[in-house]
Amino acid sequence: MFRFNNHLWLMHFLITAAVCFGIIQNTSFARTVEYDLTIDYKTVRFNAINTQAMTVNGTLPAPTLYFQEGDTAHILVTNNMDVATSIHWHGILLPNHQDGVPYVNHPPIQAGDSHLFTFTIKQSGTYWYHSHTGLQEQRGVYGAIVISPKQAQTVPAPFDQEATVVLSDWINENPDEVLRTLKSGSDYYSIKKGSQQNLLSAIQQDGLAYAFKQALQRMPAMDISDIAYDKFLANGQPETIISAKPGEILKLRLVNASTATYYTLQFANNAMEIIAADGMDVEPLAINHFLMAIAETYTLRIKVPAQGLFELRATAQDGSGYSSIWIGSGARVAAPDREKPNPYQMSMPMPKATHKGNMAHHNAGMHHKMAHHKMKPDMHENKTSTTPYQQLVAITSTTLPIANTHREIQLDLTGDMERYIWSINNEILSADNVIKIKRGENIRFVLNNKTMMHHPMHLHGHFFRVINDQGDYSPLKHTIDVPPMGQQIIEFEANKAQDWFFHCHILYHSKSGMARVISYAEDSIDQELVSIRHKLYSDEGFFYATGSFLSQMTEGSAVYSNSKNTLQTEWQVGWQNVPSTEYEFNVTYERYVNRLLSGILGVRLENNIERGIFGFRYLLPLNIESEWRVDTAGELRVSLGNSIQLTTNINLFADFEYDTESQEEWSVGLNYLFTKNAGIVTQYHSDFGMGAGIKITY
Ligand SMILES: [Cu+2]
Repeated sequence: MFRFNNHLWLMHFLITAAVCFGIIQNTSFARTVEYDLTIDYKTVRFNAINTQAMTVNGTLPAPTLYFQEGDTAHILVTNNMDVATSIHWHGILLPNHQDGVPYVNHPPIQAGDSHLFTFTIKQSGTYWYHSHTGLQEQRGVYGAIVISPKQAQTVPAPFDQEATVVLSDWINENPDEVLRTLKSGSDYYSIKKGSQQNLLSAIQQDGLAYAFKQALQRMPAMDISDIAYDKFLANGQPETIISAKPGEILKLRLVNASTATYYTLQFANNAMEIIAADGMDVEPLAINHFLMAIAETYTLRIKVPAQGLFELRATAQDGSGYSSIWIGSGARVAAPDREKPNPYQMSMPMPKATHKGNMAHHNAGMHHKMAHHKMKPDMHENKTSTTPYQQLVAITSTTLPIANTHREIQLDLTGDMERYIWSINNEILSADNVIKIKRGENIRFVLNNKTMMHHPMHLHGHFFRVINDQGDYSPLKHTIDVPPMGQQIIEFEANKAQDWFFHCHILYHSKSGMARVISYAEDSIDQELVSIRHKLYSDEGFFYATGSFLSQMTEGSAVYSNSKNTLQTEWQVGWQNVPSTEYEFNVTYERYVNRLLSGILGVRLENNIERGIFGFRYLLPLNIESEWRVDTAGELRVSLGNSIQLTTNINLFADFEYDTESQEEWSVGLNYLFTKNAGIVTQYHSDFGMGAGIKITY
């Protein structure tokens, strides 16, 4: 009896102690973590040029924010710049009005203002934050978020040290000017980095048949990346060093905060494991190299090799450069150089996502045996790298609450590469194409990429299942690459409120219209937001111009254009081989039906002629531009134009025109581009003869 009582007392004591310990622990977890973040201009110097960056607390990247699951975050963001700004917490699950997208979640943070974000941290892992205003992210407003789990994981992970590396791309040129240049159809960036497709390189790289076939299908030359960057950065420098001893186990958190660059990650001695993707733990995946999309995060487990400083290299997907993370100590051991991709072998459509239902993991025992599965040997070992999605296995089942029901929404990723208009289902972001969903639904997005570029699609406020070969254990992500002409299927439970942004995370694509608002149909947004929401949907116009000034003539055009409309002035004035100066001016309004067809309406002013004109422009196979028009005097005119890039700098162009009144007229010439804005031209014109001069592009 006595012994029994004694045991009872002991048990009581133990239970009380356990409960108290739990309370103390819980109390210690329920802490408030405060950060003051000030966004301001700062002069930085990459490539020997001073540039005005935008930084958070004076650093590029912004400081890493550390939290523990269960913390309450109080983050005061102060805008010291003279333009509005914002901060979005990428991948963080939080209340709608804390998500940071201006005009979607709350008004922008105006110049001189502060905004306090407060939310409870409900997850752990590697995340990041960045400006969601204009092109500010390109200027440096990005940083990492590291959240440690609430309690030690069931299987303790023996890490000797942890490091966080933010990858980014840097250009000295003003990002607004970058976007305007892309809109103007300039090949400048592909010329700058030597990736431009031309006749000579097609012959050299055995790509003539491919290039001809692409042109026949009216496909523009494909660029892996739109922009020629001056630097690729790892924690704000071309290289960063993580000192470690041989045999140590390193937990490396990687964030791709680039605005337009995917990277191939490859470690010098090949040994690395992916242990988390987009903040979510996955079954450890041993991998040789992999493609990291923009806005993704990966956590790697790396065993520091025997003596040496080993390179983990992040090579830009287009092969135009890299940044380095050196791990270890002692003599440097570089990662292998990666071959530049061949632009004439890019058309292979990626395999469509397969959904094998519950087949892959019908029992947990088998699931655990798969903890260390290796990637299949890569056929193009050093040429291509792909995302690891097919091999990612979630730690626990990720099936949605109400299994096997979903509403499918087809989203085609579309674009007009020539005019640099990026869209979804052929429409840029607007008030008319908000995607309505209902709480409680399972939503499945079928993402079909109809373009020749990768698009990293990011959904705010939700994690989605990536439908891959892993059945119930499909990984959860917040950002997914949809490869050129490829497909991805994602699904998520609609369990939030109000409006969330969904967009391509190539900054310049998102800004050009490849975005949507996902809206919970039953919820309304704040009055304050209602009055300013239209600013989210503005269809910005861009101005660009080109003019040739030659010994026998001058011609050119000035254009103001938004997604569907163009206002254009064209001129042609000649003074050689003609009795008196001949001039012609056309002012046209052009309305685009799609990327091939547009209608035109305008006026034509010529020596002694003033007429109205109307007709259409249509892109013919082989990328021949055609214009068909009649004027108010009943005269018909057909014009055809084409140009072929012969070498990186030399362009051959030809124009032919038949007019029922003035008969035919044609010209042919060569243009040698030597800077972004200037080239030398020599041209023969059927009316004005031979001449030479300069071509200016703005
Ligand atoms: Cu995109």
